[in-house]
Amino acid sequence: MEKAVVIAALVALASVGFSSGAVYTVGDKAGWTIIGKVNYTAWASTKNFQVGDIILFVYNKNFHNVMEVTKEDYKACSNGSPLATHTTGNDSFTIKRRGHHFFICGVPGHCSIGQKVDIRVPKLAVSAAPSGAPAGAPSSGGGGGVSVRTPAIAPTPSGAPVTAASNALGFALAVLAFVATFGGGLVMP
Ligand SMILES: [Cu+2]
Repeated sequence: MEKAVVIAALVALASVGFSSGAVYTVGDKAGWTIIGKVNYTAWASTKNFQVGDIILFVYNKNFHNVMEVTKEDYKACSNGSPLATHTTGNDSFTIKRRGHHFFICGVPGHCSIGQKVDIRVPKLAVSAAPSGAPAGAPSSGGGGGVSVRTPAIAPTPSGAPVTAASNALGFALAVLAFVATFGGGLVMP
């Protein structure tokens, strides 16, 4: 009985750990667009972005694109010297460092009417626990063929990258130790 509880806790914690690579679809259901004048600044301000999260741009590639740009080009809506350009209509960007990540649509006129977003991971983010990610990772807003890179739950036998897995496992084991130490008295009838 107690063992079952512990296993359930382990599974729950492991999944929390894995979800630390949360996937955020820019604009949520609206996607990356100029229709409806989505306020991407407001959208981003409600998110708690972390290193390792995935930012997904879903859009009609016939009308839009995604350019990662400098702060200056972000402010000026300049598409002349992007750091990177994406054009598939379903582009994901993994946050690799803290700070700002500036994106605009490079189609003339779009950025200036609001198709721009500043993805910011606070430099001094409070990360007390490895599982600092928001619990409910937003679902990618439909749009079949969305290829979200989600870490596999079961590490494959050979040479798979398991950094996230080991982090999650380490955390889960630490909590397990805690549960074993203190939880036993509570669970015991
Ligand atoms: Cu556009």
